[in-house]
Amino acid sequence: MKELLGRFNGLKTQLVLVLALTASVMLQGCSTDNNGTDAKTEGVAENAAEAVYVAPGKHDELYSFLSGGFNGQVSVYGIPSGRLLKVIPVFSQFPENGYGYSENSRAMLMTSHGFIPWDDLHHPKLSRADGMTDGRWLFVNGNNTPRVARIDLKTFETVEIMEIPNSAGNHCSPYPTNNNEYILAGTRFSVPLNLEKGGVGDASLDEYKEKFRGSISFIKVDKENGDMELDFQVLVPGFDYDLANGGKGPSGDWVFFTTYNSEKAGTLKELGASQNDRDYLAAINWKMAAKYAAEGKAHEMPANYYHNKLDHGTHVAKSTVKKKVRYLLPEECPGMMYLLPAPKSPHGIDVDPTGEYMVVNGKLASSLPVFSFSKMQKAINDKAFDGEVNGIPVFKYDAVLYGEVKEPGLGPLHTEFDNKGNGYSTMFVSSEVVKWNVKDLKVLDRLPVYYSPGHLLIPGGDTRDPYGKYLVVMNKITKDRYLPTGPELLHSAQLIDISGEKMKMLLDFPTLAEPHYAQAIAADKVAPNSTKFFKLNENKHPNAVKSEKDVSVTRTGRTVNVNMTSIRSHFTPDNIEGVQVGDTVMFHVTNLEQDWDVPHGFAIMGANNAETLIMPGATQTLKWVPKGPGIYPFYCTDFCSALHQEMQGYVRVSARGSNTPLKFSTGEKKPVPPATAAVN
Ligand code: K7E
Ligand code: CUA
Repeated sequence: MKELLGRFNGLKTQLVLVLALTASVMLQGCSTDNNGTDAKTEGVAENAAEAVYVAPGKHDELYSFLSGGFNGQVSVYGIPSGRLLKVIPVFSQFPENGYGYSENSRAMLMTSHGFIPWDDLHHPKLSRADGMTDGRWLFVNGNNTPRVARIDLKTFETVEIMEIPNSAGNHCSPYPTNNNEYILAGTRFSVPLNLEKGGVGDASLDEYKEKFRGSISFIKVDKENGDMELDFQVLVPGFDYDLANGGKGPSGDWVFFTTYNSEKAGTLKELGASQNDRDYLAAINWKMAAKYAAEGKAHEMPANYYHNKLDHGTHVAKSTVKKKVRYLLPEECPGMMYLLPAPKSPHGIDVDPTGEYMVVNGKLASSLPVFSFSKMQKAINDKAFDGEVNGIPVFKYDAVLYGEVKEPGLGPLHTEFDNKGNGYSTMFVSSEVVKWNVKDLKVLDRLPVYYSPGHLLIPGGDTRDPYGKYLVVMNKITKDRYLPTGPELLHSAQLIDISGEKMKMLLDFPTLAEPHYAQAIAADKVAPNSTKFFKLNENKHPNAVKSEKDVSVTRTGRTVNVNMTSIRSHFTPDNIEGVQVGDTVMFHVTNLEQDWDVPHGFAIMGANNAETLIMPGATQTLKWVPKGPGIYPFYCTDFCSALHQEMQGYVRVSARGSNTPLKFSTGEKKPVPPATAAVN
């Protein structure tokens, strides 16, 4: 490191840090050959094996929800075992169960840009009650094509995705207030907004400074069913907005956003956005914003954004296109928004459990500034301002600063808190987790992690009363940690015991794609509510078949609807004739099982989508357009019983215009017996 920094001598320090950030990748992880021999094991607890061992048949203590980054999914791991429990597809198609392929779910991925089967998912946030996680829903952001999604933790399914208008890079998102009054979602990129016509307008990139604006969306959440609705937006100065966090306790009415590029550079931001010594931490009083919006301060502009919801009864996703959005201008809403000067290009903002301290993680800064909420309140009263930006007052730095953690490490990115008054910050460049005391700002402990950590999580670490005990740090680089797998290696999470004075490394586990933020919650807040199966008598799908005697195959023009059933171990019908080349065949498969953990799969040769996996009691629709005449087998893909391999059938496809009559059957064309008991 010294040598590298030496080579940068003579360059501006900020540039050195920028280069160090980039170069850190080269500096680490070269400690072994590539034969899978051990890498560094510093800091591993003596009782590590015992501490993470969850005996066969036993359950983990916590669920953790890790973002999948560029895989567009959420991965659920048990803590402390690090066992993968579930992959929840959100923004990405998932062939394993047909999400995003099946006719039920395709609408979930609709946007104003058309069907988008992918996004970059960074921040899972659990729903709240009284400032504590309540285990009902998980909100996540789509970074690339701005979207916020909601996962229902009864079913571990994505049930809602809402596009965010007037945004371009939904990164500081989604941040629930203490009772989910609002989910806040800020744009990373500022863009020229066309207030007359709506949406992003056409402007020269040379006009960045004058024309570009950011937006922060206020999404309302229905208390009973969690449904989201975009209430209004605040159009903010044209900076880049990076991360956000809600206040709690005394600061519960406030939300904080880090910004960078207060220079408003439109190109080569790597340098252009690092000129100013200070950028800002934006503070918005969400309650006051809501009041202004309710009291008629809001303007309205045209918009065009999709809101997709999974219907509870039919299990079919439907899209609604919204055409308007309300917005507030901070310059017209005094007292609603302030700017705190923060060290240049800050990344994470984290508020401690008491709600008094706001920690800004300045990735290029040499110290960790901690702001005081009570000082901020006083500064508002005293008008301790140092100018303004777009009519938004900027505080004097010293009027709001509580203090700085000196020499915390290099490249601080994110902080979480335990329940004993300590903060834990990730240092990307020096590759460590640093524990420090929130009151006296003294560094208490450091633990090397492997390598280059981004986010970290402590269960409940962003709530009013953290669970403590564990910390999971998510690392960007894993070279030498696992057996090599070619040029691409998995990212890594590391589980750390934080119950004592010293942090102790317990476990490495590889993660799917790239985790950014993650959250965890005690298992007993989620597990008891888990849905075991869907009740058949509550299935409202229009093509649901509740009994084998009601199955049908009907033709309407060139569409053939097959209303069919699955139960261990056959489909009804399993013989279909009279389909013609080029027909659109819709297989609506109802799974008649009423028991836990008995899905059936359905797949047919030549289908251009995926299988569909049907949960007990649900109906799923798979679309298929046969391209040539012949016999096409279909079968169940999920090994559901001893006779699973027999769970199959045939479709006969005849030439276009042939006179093969449409018919269907199961068994010897005899009357079908009623559904029999399971064959196991
Ligand atoms: Cu730091 Cu997108 Cu939250 Cu990644 S972000 S690390
Ligand atoms: Cu049903 Cu295998």
